[in-house]
Amino acid sequence: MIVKKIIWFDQLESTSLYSKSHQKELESGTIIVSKHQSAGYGRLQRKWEDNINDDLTFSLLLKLPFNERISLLTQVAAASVFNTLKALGINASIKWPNDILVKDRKICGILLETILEKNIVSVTIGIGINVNALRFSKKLHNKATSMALETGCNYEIKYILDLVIDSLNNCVKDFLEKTDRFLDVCRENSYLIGKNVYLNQDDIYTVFVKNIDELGRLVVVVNGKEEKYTGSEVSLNCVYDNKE
Ligand code: BT5
Repeated sequence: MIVKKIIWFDQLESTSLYSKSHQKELESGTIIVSKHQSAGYGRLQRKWEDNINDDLTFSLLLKLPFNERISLLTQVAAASVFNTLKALGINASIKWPNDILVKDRKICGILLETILEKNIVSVTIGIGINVNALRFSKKLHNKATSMALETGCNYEIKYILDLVIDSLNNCVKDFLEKTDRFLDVCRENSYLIGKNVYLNQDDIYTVFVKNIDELGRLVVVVNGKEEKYTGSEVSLNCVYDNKE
């Protein structure tokens, strides 16, 4: 079993912040869940919004020997959430590197953060899933959706957490055994593969997305040449369908 312990809070600033600041005393495989985050965040300190008691926000702390595959844990988490939604009849797609979408709207965001100490990496995998939210802020109004909005059902948060944990246990085991089935899930259900997208890096330019490689990097074609992009500095700010 990968997940060994679950700690529940009514409110925290951020489950990921808690995981990082307590990583020394927490054992690997600890999940920190909060019914509400007062300062949930995404990449580049962007705000992660949640509705008190209605959504699932949690972080999983793992301590692993450092290796170049660690960043694949974003794909591990994405495949775990995708599989959970699928089991509940919700058809999602995975937008590399860290978003789960349903019909172009974001239902889940994932954030991987690492602290390296003496060759051991403490990895905090933060996952936010919109579960029962029926309304979003003005900013997210056209961009977000929830499980409840997609199915008309109301879910028990703990039940959804248990399902995601089952799925995480399977996918992290795959990752540790280098059986990268989770990567196939990300490829087969990718929102980007086979599309031309704009990459916003210094300048905005178009690339064709070909694949996700064995280290979780985006394989793109730029001016006929294949290149590999790593996650965090790249923002994909516009996507349109156009097969190469
Ligand atoms: C992410 O960042 O999508 C990663 C979010 C990770 C949140 C989890 S919750 C548990 C743990 N504790 C934390 O404090 N964080 C993690 P990014 O790709 O940067 O996307 C952020 C953007 O998503 C924001 O700028 C909004 O546009 C949008 N957003 C914010 N809240 C949202 C929500 N509930 N649903 C859909 N989109 C949202």
